[in-house]
Amino acid sequence: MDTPRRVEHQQTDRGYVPVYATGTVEQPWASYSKTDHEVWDTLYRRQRELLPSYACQEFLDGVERFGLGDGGIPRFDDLNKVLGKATGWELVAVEGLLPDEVFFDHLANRRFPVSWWIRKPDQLDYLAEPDLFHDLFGHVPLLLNPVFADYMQAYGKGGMKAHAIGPEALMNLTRLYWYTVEFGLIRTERGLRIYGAGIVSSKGESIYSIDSAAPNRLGFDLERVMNTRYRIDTFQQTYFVIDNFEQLFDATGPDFTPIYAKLAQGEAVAAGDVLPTDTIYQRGTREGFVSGGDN
Ligand code: HBI
Ligand code: FE
Repeated sequence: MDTPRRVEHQQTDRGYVPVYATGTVEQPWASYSKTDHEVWDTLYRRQRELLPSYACQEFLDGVERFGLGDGGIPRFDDLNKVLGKATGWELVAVEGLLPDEVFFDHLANRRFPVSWWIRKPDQLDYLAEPDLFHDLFGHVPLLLNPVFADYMQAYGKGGMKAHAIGPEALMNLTRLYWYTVEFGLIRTERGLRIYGAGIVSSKGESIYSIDSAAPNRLGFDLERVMNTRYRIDTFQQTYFVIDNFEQLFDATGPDFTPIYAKLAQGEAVAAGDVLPTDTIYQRGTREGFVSGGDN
């Protein structure tokens, strides 16, 4: 990216940090405490032990190539040397969630925003906002995969367009991100595996998404996904399964404008529903499902 212009220092919840015009900061690596590094090591070890039989090989390969388990919180500068050479992506440090259009602009320019701060030891299993472990361990390994890396950029470009069209189009596109980048499953020779960042960064949902009989596991279909509400407060009721990353990238080739117009005419599908037109890998037992409150 262009050298960011440092606009000012700002007092934030997490201390005094330089803020750039792009909403990015410098990763304040020296300010991480011993506890912060221990939280990273604990979460890393837990997922690294679990994921060989749950995550897709592309994800596992990425974790190894970055050396995410070398001990302590990684330095973004080190990761960027590997990432830049591999796919031309760059990690930028941020305080947290960015306005949609700022987030999309980063992705469209192959910059991935990563929250620089890490959760506290009493939040290992759940926290409401994305932290360093979710953003870095969850999202970044697959940015080494050229096809997935291109999909993320295409999503960013699509986001800028959807933002200009209006809130309903943006909701349709956000559901695509949710059911792929965050909670996607992929078919492999070893059975269904995880590629979604929201799953691989969570021990509980890693196990649930693959082993539980409760949720539906349905074949990926672009329009179906864009029309399906999702839950932010529980494990997902439905996971969508892709055949490969090419399928994902190819789906984002056509202009979404006619799809947005069509979906605006009808009703969205509830998070846990199965339709007659679905490709069903597993029809969930719905055990433990709560109804209502999905987006
Ligand atoms: N900002 N830093 C950050 N990370 C995200 O994942 C993110 C965001 N802003 C908006 C957003 N995600 C989503 O709501 C978009 O996919 C629409
Ligand atoms: Fe995420």
